Order: sequence, then structure tokens, then C-alpha cells
Amino acid sequence: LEVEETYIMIKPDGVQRGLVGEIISRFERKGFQLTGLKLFQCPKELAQEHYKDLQSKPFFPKLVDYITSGPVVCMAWEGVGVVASARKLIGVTNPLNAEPGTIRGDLAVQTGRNVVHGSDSPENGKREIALWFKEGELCEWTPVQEPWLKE
Ligand code: DAT
Ligand code: MG
Repeated sequence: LEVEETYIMIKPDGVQRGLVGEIISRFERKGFQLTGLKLFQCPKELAQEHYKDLQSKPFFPKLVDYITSGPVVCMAWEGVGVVASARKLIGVTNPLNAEPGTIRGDLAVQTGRNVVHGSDSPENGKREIALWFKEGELCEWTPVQEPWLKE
């Protein structure tokens, strides 16, 4: 397994419902490393670009409206196997099918209000981090707990 990067985003419903600390804390406690973090009002063009693979879907306009309906929390997380592991922590797309213990399983009820995004591949992790963060917004740093997480 290799060190990967993933783009995690708390959607406007997660921010409005006061779930920011709760959601960040799940990735933090797992042992992944935060390398980028900001509160951000997403412009329509960026939401469309982020979800461009879904542009032919009937729900696409509603999805773009939802993502731009209020501030989101943009995060970059780094770690061995972080892409797939973050998707497991998040749970499946429809929160009613998401396992208890996952973010969507514990905190959401509808696909159209599923509180959080996570990249689906290492390639998309890189693509999405480059899309949502500017030069200079990411930090390279060494967590003091590293020897207690990695043997
Ligand atoms: P995920 O967010 O689990 O990666 P996805 O990439 O297939 O899921 O879709 C992106 C978002 O689009 C998803 O979080 C919510 C919305 N969405 C997906 N399928 C939908 C559907 N059938 N109806 C309404 N919204 C949908
Ligand atoms: Mg997806």
C-alpha cells in the first residue's frame, strides 16, 4: 500500500447542521494526516467541474444547487490507503443503506443530503485536491504522533 491523498468535503448540510467537528474528528482519530482545510463558498462552475462525470444525470442540476447552497469545508487528507479507507468511513452513497458506524450511516438519511464527499480513486484524489486548493494552501508537516501510528 502506498501513501495517497484524498479530497474530503463536508457538504453544505453538514456545515448547517453543525457536524463539522464531528466529521473532521472521525478522520483525525483514525490516524490520517490533514494537509489542507478551509471553509469555502463554492461557485457554480467549480461544482459543475467537480461533478462533471455526472453531468448527464437527471439529478445533476439539483446536485450543483445543493453543493453551492452554502459554505462547504474542503479538506485534503494523506495516508497509506487513505482513499478507500475514507470511503469506508463515509459509507455508501444512499445514507439509508450506509452501515451504522459510518458518517452517512450515523448522520444522514437522504442521498441528496449525504453530508460528505470523498474521492473514489487516488487519481481523482489528486485531481480534486488540485481543483479545490490553490498553490500554497496545502501544508507539508510531520505529526508528532507518527511513531505511534507507523511501525
Ligand atoms: P458518492 O458521493 O458516494 O461518491 P456519486 O459519486 O455516485 O456518489 O454521486 C455524487 C453525489 O451525487 C452523491 O453524493 C449524491 C448525488 N447523487 C448520486 N446519485 C444520486 C441519485 N440517484 N439521486 C440523487 N442524487 C444522487
Ligand atoms: Mg463520487
